Amino acid sequence: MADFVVVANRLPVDKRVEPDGSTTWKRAPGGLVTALTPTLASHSGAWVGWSGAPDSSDNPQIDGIDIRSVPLSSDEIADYYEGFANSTLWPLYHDLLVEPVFDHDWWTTYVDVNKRFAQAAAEAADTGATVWVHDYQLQLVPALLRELRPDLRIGFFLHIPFPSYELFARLPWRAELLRGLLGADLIGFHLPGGAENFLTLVRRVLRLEASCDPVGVRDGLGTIRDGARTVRVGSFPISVDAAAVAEQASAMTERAAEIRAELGDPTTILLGVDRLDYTKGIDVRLNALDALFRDGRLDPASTVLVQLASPSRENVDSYIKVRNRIEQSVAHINGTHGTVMNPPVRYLLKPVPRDELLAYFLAADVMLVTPLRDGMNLVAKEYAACRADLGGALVLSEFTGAATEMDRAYLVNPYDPQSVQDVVARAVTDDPESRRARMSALHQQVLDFDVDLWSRSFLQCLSGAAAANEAVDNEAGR
Ligand code: GDG
Repeated sequence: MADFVVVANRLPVDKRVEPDGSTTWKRAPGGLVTALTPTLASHSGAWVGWSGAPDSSDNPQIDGIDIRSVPLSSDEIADYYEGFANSTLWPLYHDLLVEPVFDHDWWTTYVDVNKRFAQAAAEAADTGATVWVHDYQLQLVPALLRELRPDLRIGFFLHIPFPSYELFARLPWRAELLRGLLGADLIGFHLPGGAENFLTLVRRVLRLEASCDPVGVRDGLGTIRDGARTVRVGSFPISVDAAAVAEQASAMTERAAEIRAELGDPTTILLGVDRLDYTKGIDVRLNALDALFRDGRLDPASTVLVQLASPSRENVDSYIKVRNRIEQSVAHINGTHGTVMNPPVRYLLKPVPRDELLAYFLAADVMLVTPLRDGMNLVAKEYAACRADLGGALVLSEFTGAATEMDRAYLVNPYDPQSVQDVVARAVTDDPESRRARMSALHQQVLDFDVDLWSRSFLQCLSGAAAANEAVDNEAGR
């Protein structure tokens, strides 16, 4: 039995089928695993999640973590994951960048799958254990789990934006989702704005008493009274393991120089690194580049944009559409502004190994992070962490969570094409002194506010919030 349990849609492991047909498991690289490794290592830890493949129920032990796999059938993947999570909640929480679909059968499957995750967590957790539930796929788990196991300390963290009343209230299941979250002792968002939206919704939809005191972990917490229980709400901006990223990157300087040479030694390397998602604004930066070449503000003979895109949610219609749009745009730019030997856009649709990614960060003169909406954006923070040399420049959309903290980046409004072109041109041509001063501030920011601070502050607040509820329960003899 574990005294610390993580519940997340995906397990922190990847399944590999070897040439001889046998299967092996590798630890999956990812922010959440890195963030929680120290806590998992110092506890008897368990991780409840889905393997990513249909009907898989293997439970590999990795690095001493007790893996508890929740198997999903192909139909459940279609309705719970591709359907309700990624075609209803994802677009609704990202400001309706595509139209969300409201389907009652998807909702039924979402409820069923959340019940199975809650059951698995209840089976993994020791008496009085701490359970940390993650993200929009599992918003019903806190209440379902509390019903099964009232003894547990339950925290919930949302990794994506939390929308305003006007957007969220469209959901036919708005009250059920809010109730699901309220099973937690502490509910965390990246930004105070998400926490404020949640408090407003709870007040207006559930008619509960919710105090909107200054929210934010650095300023205090919001509070919701739900019968005898008090649910705390706060903001905890996630980050990266900046010191480790800087150290890994420092070993990649030679490879970074090789990349520059392999690209034909251009004057300027621009870089984009994203999951291929319509929220990430990949087409925003491609359109800006096209205009900058067309207007003669950047020279396609000496400028290269490397766009690394990892395939994502490939069965979902809106993802197929954005991929087609991006690929058309890449072909248009290369066909119009390039030569056979020197296409200005180099586009890859597959994940690159972590070390190679860090080498690209070091090689890039300007990193383009232009989402239309993003909860935080760890790529921006990883780039700043890598640049201990104070080289490079970060163009960052104001519609990312990261922009709140990284205000020394070249901030840009991705909805204003002219502003994107101007800011990209400025980041390329600004004087070296001001580029260095900006990068110095950004690098220090990610070192000071790293992922360890994020997880420790969340868990500390959770422990306080749960202890207060336990004291009330004890007094009432529950
Ligand atoms: C969600 C929220 C929030 C990307 N391509 C490759 C690769 N990556 C890595 C990056 C980074 C991660 O994937 C992407 O993280 P983001 O934060 O940018 O974006 P989401 O996947 O949308 O994450 C987001 C986050 O949750 C955490 O709360 O910030 O707002 O949407 O670490 O480096 N890694 C490798 N090869 C690739 O090709 N190895």
